[in-house]
Amino acid sequence: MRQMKGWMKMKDEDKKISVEMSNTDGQENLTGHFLESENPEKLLEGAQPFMELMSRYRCAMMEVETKLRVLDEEFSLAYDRNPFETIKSRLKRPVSIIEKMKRKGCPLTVEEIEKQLNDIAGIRVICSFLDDIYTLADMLVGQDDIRLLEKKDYIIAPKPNGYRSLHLILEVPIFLSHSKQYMKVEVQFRTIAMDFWASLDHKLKYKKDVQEPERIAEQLRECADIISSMDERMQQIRDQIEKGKRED
Ligand code: 0O2
Repeated sequence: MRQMKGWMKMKDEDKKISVEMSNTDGQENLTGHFLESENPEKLLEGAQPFMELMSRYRCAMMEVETKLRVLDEEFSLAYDRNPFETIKSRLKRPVSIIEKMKRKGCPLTVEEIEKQLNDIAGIRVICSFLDDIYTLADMLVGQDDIRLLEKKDYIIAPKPNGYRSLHLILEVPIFLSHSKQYMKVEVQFRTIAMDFWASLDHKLKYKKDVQEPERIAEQLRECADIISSMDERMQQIRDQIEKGKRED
């Protein structure tokens, strides 16, 4: 199974493995610090609440993913097509959590991490068509146990560099042995074309010593525009086909 910068395609058969890998991810980092520590017992004690927090985020991620798969199942029966192509999920790595908390100038406690960060559990839904993004997002947000905390529509208002996607910050309840708890999950909806652009943009960001960075940025913006009009064309073609079917 291929892992893309922490974001993983979640086919049914992959789910168990990916959850195990997420666990291992957290533990690897923990083990690194553990070996260096002069007081490993104290460190382990401190790590336990963090591991529990990550476990709750993992559960929330699974909840939202299941909801999306249920919608996909129903959609494919009712309309004979799938509203999304793939789902990728990832838990933010401990090292990225620490970096982000430091950037925000926040103390590194489990309470603050939970309060400050919205994207520890992340789900990326890749759709074929623009319409499907909004249909799926509305269906998900319309479920009565889901709370919508924030919506950033970078499709209607792309970022200056050309980045496009629909981002939702949701809260979903997870049912534990003795309690129910709402956890935050970030869901990013994109078309295949938007995802293609964002993946390459992400790769290029890591290239060091790029010559003429402004020129590169300009070219990336141009590509984003091409991709945007391509998405619109593909949507129009689908609309024509659907209209033709209805008229038959
Ligand atoms: P990863 O591993 O992909 O998740 P916030 O998270 O709200 O505090 P911000 O910057 O307001 O911070 O969030 P934003 O911009 O709504 O969403 C951040 C995430 O969107 C990023 O997560 C990326 O996944 C994606 N994203 C946003 N802008 C770009 C972009 O210009 N190019 C690409 N390729 N992706 C983008 P992370 O944390 O960077 O990493």
